[in-house]
Amino acid sequence: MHYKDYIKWERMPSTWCAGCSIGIVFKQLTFTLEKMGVPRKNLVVVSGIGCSGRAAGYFNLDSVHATHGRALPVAEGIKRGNPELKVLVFSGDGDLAGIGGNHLIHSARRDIDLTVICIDNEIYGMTGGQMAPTSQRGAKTLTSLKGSDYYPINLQGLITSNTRHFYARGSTFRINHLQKCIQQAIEWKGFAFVDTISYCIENHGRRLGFKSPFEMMDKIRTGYRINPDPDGPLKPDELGIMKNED
Ligand SMILES: Cc1ncc(C[n+]2csc(CCOP(=O)(O)OP(=O)(O)O)c2C)c(N)n1
Ligand SMILES: [Mg+2]
Repeated sequence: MHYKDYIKWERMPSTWCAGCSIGIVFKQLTFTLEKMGVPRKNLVVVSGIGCSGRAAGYFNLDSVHATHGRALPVAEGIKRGNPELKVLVFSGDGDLAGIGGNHLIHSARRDIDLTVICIDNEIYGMTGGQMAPTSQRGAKTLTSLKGSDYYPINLQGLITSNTRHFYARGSTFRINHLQKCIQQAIEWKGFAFVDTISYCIENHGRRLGFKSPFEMMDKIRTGYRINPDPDGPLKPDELGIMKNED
């Protein structure tokens, strides 16, 4: 299977802004599927609402574009009804950790066999850039013009608080590493969460002083380094994979 076979070309060009990081993750997922040789008929993709959620309509796979925050319970239902399927969830940080946050806690706790790829652009992008649970302390957003007062949600802590867990933090700059995170997540039997450090130049970056997608990407390049063998929780500036089989 060629990576192009996983894409619905008749839907291109996508609605994503030029230079948007979602397309990078989308393409890395198709590259990984090609590398792993996963047949299309064995795959289902579920998205919630948001710019990231648009992905459901661009994969040449059976897919569901669920309502906001509800990607995980829909995916869980599909998996329970069809255990032989590989169910991918491709959605935004606001969708998965904000509006759907309660589902995230419990799908992870139940260790449902899902691969979750979270486009973590630290914002509710599609609706204009409101503060999300992932927004950094001090971040200027549409709803925190003087800078957020809050610390962001600790996604690593939330997922790894379950004894058996898989949490990977990748980024849109380190694409080989991101493919590794995605591949291991797909191979993992249980709930696997790939927190993908991404950006949104249109509704977030300009407020933070960035002038182009290139500048935001460069911030990700310099701001995160890969820890290939973490012996404890990943530090805030580290990319890596945390997993425990017990
Ligand atoms: C129940 C409900 N609440 C709010 C909205 C409005 N809404 C649509 S997209 C969105 C933001 C999505 O943010 P995120 O999941 O981070 O995706 P991004 O656009 O950043 O990729 C919101 C709040 C909605 N569609 N449904
Ligand atoms: Mg977002």
